[in-house]
Amino acid sequence: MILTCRSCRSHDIKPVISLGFTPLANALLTKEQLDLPEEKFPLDLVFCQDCTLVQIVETVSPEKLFSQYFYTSSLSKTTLDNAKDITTRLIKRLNLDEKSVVVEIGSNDGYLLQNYVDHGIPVWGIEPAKNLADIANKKGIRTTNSFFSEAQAKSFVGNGDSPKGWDIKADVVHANNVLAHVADLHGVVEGIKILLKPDGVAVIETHYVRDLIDGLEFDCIYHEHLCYYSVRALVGLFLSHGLLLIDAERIPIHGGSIRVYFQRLDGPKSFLKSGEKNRTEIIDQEHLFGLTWLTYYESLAERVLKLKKDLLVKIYDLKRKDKNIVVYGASAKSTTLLNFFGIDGDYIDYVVDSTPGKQGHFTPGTHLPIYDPSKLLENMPDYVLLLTWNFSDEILEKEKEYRARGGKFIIPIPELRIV
Ligand code: JHZ
Ligand code: ZN
Repeated sequence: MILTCRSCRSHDIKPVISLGFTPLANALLTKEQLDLPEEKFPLDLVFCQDCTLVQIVETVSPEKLFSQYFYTSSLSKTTLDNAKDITTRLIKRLNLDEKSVVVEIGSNDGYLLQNYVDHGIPVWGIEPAKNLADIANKKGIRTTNSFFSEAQAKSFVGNGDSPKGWDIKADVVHANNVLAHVADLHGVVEGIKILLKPDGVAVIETHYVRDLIDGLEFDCIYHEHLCYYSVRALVGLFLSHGLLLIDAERIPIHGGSIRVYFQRLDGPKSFLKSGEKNRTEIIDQEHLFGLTWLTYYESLAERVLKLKKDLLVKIYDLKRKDKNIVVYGASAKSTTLLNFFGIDGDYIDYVVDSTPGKQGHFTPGTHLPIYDPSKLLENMPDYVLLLTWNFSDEILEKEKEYRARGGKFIIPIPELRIV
């Protein structure tokens, strides 16, 4: 549990919303584990009045969260397309070739680095989940199975205690959906700097706190996500390690993210000019809409409670009419929403999810069985509560047959609707 801000160490942190005690969002259970006591942790969101970083108070050990991980990025076309788009753009913008080096922190199953490998560009992935690092290595994407740290970065560039004498300085360091997850925030940002060539670029993607608040995406709050970033908060954090924001853009993935580009303050900063318009615009907007003030965040709790009431009224109404409801997506978000709203086996028959490793398991806290999405067409439940609303377009397209036969989707976020 933290008493001071993870970024600037200020004591001036103020509560935003409390989601009670919830189980770990990806701690899916086997049948045998259903009768055992389940660990739950407090889920409280706070705002730092000094550096504006939004964060949760509890820090669950990274080993507990990430050493074995079911989430594979390759399963979503949206994620693959997003990776292809940015890698193609960077190869062009930075003239990357076989003499370049690209490092990715939290490289999952290699879904992003694959694009560089296809162009003959050397890559190095760093991934804490052994099962995912193994998948990547099998595909020929060189991946080290470990947590990323400052010490590890030093050993990569050859001035640490690595016996192998590695000498890797990167033209690009990617970190997608990593910064939200790291407890050793300063170690990771310093490590990124150490890895960069003087004119190298760090390209960071993370869920955008403005989309979280405006889009009522409260279910993205769970123990894996320690921090929820604005560009303003990132600028302060990175500057404290000698890294300067050079470009920034909003991208639609995961319900709304930011992609920010940093270069070393002591380097040539080749993109400073071309990124000026983008970064000024996004930071000006944050000031205009009040992201630097507690009041901007304070309405969240009330709006979440209203959504809870509206969704429960809808579900009670459907159950009174004897309708079957199932959930789509054994996502981390679904754990937050189902547990905080108290939606369990009394209302929901089962969950479907396309991740093979999740099927056959049960959802944390609510103990719903997880099946392959093909079960929808077999059973034709009346309603599907879509808790991976961030992939609505992709999933509605995949399940058009179910809808054509009369099946309906309940999409709760950003606002409750039935399609
Ligand atoms: P999805 C994860 O959150 C975890 P989650 C993590 N902490 C993070 O930061 C974010 O991602 C970015 C399934 N699915 O992506 C697959 C289908 O069944 O919203 C996944 O289990 N059919 C790293 O877990 C889930 O939905 C499909 O067609 O909340 C999606 O989970 C598609 C597209 C997905 O993230
Ligand atoms: Zn702070």
